[in-house]
Amino acid sequence: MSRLVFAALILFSLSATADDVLVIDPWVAEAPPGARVVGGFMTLENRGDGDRSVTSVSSPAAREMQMHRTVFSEGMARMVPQESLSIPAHGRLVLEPGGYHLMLIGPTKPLAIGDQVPMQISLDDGTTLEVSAEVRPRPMGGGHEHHHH
Ligand SMILES: [Cu+2]
Repeated sequence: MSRLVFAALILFSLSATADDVLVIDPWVAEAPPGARVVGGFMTLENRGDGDRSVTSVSSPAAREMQMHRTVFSEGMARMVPQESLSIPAHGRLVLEPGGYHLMLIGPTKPLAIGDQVPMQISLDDGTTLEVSAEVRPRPMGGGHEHHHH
């Protein structure tokens, strides 16, 4: 069974009310011991007629989770915290390295490739999506350089 199908099945089985928004292919970058932040990525598909937004995210695998957007200016990548993330009606929000993404701050333990990371994604309609994200190798570049002072 593909990861995509598996993620979709989890959603269908858990949520009768949040059926308008699907989480596709969620993953988290590996966190070696001592890592302070790691990125979380996925595609959110809104099959409903109303615009939705992500209002908060959390995970037991991190002290805190934030929503970020990586912005490039003057050759530098910079991450800007976002209050919410929009998922337009009949549209998609792609969370990917170098763009919008989730940030796990202060991993509570190292995350090895292949581990599963549970996370909760809350939407503005009051529903919460339960997601299990697979740990994969860190993306090239990463876009998180500014955290290393
Ligand atoms: Cu970030």
